[in-house]
Formats: sequence, structure tokens, C-alpha cells
Amino acid sequence: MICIINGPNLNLLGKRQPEIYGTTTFEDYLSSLREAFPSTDIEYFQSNCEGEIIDHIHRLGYQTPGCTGIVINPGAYAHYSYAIADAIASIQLPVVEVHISNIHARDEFRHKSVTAPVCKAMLCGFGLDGYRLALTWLTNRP
Ligand code: CA2
Repeated sequence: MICIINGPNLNLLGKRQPEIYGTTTFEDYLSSLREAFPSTDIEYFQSNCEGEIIDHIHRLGYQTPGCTGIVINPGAYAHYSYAIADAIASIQLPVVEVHISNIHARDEFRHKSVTAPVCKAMLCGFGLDGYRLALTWLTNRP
């Protein structure tokens, strides 16, 4: 099982700011991902709360033996949540960070991710396709 974690405001995907984030809802995109990875159980968790995201990372890292990796879009928490960074650093699972937009082409405060350094890899600017690319890597590791 691989879990996709989406952070704050990503529940609004496809509903607001389509010029930045597109017109597809994450639920619709998730259906296509599950079709593209039929032999991978893809769990989805979205929260607007930092502590809930941390609790879920702990659950996956310490209490979910079937979990083999995490794809996380921490949303704006990527830019300042040392608590989420500490949670990621505390677990053994491979974690890939994804940002839909190119954070380096946006506001200065979005250029830095404090969570990316504790992840195996970070993808940004590929739109929703970033999640598929991250899953491809996680499901093909030796
Ligand atoms: O590009 C990304 O994936 C971000 O993580 C999205 C975050 C933003 O704060 C990061 O800097 C980059 C914001 C998510 C907001 O998502 C919305 C989606 C639709 C409508 C409004 C917000």
C-alpha cells in the first residue's frame, strides 16, 4: 500500500484557482491513478490540520506494516512546518514530496521547502502528473 497525503486547501483542487491548479478534482484524478496502478493499493488522506498530518505519518510509519511508501503534498506547510519535517524524518518509509505548481516560479516564500530535504525526492511543476511520477518511482524501487 502507498499512501498519498495532501495538506491544507488541496481539498479545493478543481474547484478554485483553475489557472494554477487545473480543473480536475483530486477524487477524479485518484480514480485514474488507481486505474493506472491496478496492483497497488493507493490510500488517500487529506487534512487541513498540521497535527492530523503528523499523526497520519506516524500511523503509516509505525503501525501500518503493509505501507511501502508515502507521496506527500504538504501544501503551504512545506514552506514552514518543521513539525511535519520531523515526522517524516522519524520514519523509515520512503517519502516523495510533490507540488502541483512550480514553487520556484511563484512567490519568494514558496521557493523553500523545509520538508523536501527529509524526503527521498521532490517533484514540482508537473501538475497532477507529479503524483503519477512519484508513484511510478515508489512502485519500481529495487
Ligand atoms: O503547488 C502545490 O502543490 C502547492 O503545494 C499547493 C499549495 C501551496 O501553498 C504551495 O505553495 C504549493 C496550496 C494548495 C492550495 O490549493 C488550492 C487548490 C485549488 C484552489 C485553491 C487552493
